[in-house]
Amino acid sequence: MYLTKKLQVKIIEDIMLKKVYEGSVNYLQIMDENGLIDNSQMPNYIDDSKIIEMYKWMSLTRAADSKMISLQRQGRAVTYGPSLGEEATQIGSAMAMAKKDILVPNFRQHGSYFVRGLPMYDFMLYWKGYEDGMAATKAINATPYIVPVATQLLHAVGLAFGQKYLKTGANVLTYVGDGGTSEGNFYEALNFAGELKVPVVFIIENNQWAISTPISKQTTASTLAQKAIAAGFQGIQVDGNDPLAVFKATHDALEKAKETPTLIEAITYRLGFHTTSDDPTKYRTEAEVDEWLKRDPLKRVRTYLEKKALWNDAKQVDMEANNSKLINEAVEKSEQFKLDPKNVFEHIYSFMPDTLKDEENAAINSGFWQQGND
Ligand SMILES: Cc1ncc(C[n+]2csc(CCOP(=O)(O)OP(=O)(O)O)c2C)c(N)n1
Ligand SMILES: [Mg+2]
Repeated sequence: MYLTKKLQVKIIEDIMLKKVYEGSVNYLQIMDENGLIDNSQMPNYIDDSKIIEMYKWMSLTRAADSKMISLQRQGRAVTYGPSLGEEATQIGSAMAMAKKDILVPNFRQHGSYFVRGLPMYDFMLYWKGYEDGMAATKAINATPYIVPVATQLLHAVGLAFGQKYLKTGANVLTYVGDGGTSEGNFYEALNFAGELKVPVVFIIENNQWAISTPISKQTTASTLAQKAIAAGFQGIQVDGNDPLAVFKATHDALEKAKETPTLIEAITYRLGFHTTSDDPTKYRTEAEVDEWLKRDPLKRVRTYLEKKALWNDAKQVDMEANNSKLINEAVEKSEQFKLDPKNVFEHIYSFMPDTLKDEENAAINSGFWQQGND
């Protein structure tokens, strides 16, 4: 049978499956591991003073981390999950937030808390095991540390819905680990966020490991950022050891948060152990860690600043002394803290329900807790 060319094309079109969607994920890096800047990506809202500020926050976070590990080893602090190596992801993102925005971290974003204004004393207090340390989060528009993996994401979406409903103009920034992206809560949160169009920015702090599970066993998806596509909004992958890239991606995502959520996958690396209860030498090689040490966020920013004569050894010594002083004073003060058993019952509800009041009275009357005795 003879068919005209036109008819042939039509038949082919009809029998072929039509592509109904195609997505893509971009990758952003501004400062590479040698401290070199890609000017084509550099936004005008990042200048050298901001980069110095980033460096200082990252350094303070690393110093506090290291102190906390040593306190834990001496039995003066509880189990602690360090942020070693992940400082750029935390500092770059938190610095992009406006004061009224709300921070919803998990258990590892110590740097984000510092940028938001959590006093060092409260940080020390919390990791000594006192809930009171988290009472300060209210004043800095943050929720307390959250350990049940990925549950914070739904809290974040709920909070963002509240901001939209009450027209506060605030956005919500929340974090999850790479392991957390395998939880149902992660998908539920993304779906709600996309459907409700709430002002939330999700950051996946992809540190390559979920305790001893590597990212290669977590998913066969080639990026975690692409998981946003199914929820109807954009995902972007950034170099999570580049605070400038993280800052830019977060800044831009917050700018458009009133119209759409964004998922940012920050590629970073957990240089230390999962927590002080973990021994990573049992499941990963030293060669892998050495590879990532080359991409250390602090090292690259210091290299950049020194090349521009904006930093030197004297400034470094000065900064380290100031950090130590701040940290040591906070440790000392936190060790003077006297537990009031009543505190255990506070900070749970905005008002105290009768049932909780009864429990509080029973606990106090039982004498089980001695006032001021920790
Ligand atoms: C719901 C739940 N399951 C298991 C745990 C135990 N747990 C704590 S952290 C963690 C791994 C989290 O890995 P990831 O999300 O990558 O975050 P990272 O610790 O690497 O920052 C697990 C399984 C938990 N806290 N909550
Ligand atoms: Mg992880």
